[in-house]
Amino acid sequence: MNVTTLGQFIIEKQADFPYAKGELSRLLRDIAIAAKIVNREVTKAGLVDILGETGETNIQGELVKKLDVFANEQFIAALKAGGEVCGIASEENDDFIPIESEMSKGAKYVVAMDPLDGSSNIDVNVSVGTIFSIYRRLSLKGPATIEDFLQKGTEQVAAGYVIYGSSCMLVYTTGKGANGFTLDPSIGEFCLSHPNIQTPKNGKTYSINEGNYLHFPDGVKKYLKYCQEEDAATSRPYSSRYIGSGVADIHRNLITGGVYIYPTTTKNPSGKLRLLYECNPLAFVIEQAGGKATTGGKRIMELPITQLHQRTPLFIGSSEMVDKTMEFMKKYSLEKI
Ligand code: P6P
Repeated sequence: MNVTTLGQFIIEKQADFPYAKGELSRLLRDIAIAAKIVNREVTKAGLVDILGETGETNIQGELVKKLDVFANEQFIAALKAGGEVCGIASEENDDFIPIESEMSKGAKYVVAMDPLDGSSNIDVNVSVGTIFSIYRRLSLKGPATIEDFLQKGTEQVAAGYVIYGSSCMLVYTTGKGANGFTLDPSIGEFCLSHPNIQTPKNGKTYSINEGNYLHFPDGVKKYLKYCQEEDAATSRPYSSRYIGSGVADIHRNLITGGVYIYPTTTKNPSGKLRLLYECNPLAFVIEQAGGKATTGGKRIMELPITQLHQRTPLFIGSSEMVDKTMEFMKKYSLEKI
């Protein structure tokens, strides 16, 4: 059987970057190593005492689950050991982690990550994910500075996510297409399973937490009614699928077509998802697969970023469905988006 492992793929693709000396390749492999370790713990979370909460809350005010902490520690340890990054920003850490060690002397990159997205689902055996974004540092030497992280999504050199579900998949892009790798536990390798992913231009699925309906912008309310109308020519009504784990919803929509929306709500007047380590990396992958990611009006990857944990509304998925949401937002929602 002709299997291409992630390691082989990265080396093959290194030729895409004539000036690369392997640092980005090694960095991607460091991320894959941490993903395998986290997957091992996620798959047995029900058996060992890493369920439940630590009693702490993170900067988002969210209860921190033990697996959140474990995943954060694993990715930080793998990135530090790899020596390719001079700083890490994480959903779990209020401030970024500057890295200055013998190993990281000359490190060219910084990583921003959500180590375990959707963690409220851990105890009920629903898929969760890791999201990561890689930037070239702007500062010249020593540990990272805040400016290294406050770069627009268009400046990402690579981005991707890991989904810990019925199988463990790593999907990433370096700007030359989006490729998916499925972990083969029997050999402990991520193997190319979804080469050059192209997300359908249209789909029949919308993902949104309709519990917030009353507080949605009018454009979203009108779009949801559009999704629910009977119209055979446009395969409506669409199906509503919402897992509560963004990586799982967005991955399903990436493969089968669909749109995921987390708009502004009264509880989250700027949106809930974070620009740096959730929306920009997911936007990079989806755009490389032919999809779109906007605030309902503006392209996510062009948003200026001024804070590590900055939030934004997110409309992401099949290009024609995202376009349709923008039509409704333009027509019915006057607020700046
Ligand atoms: P709600 C998980 O916390 C997350 O960031 C996304 O992964 C998920 O889609 C969303 O928030 C769920 O939020 O408010 O619908 O429970």
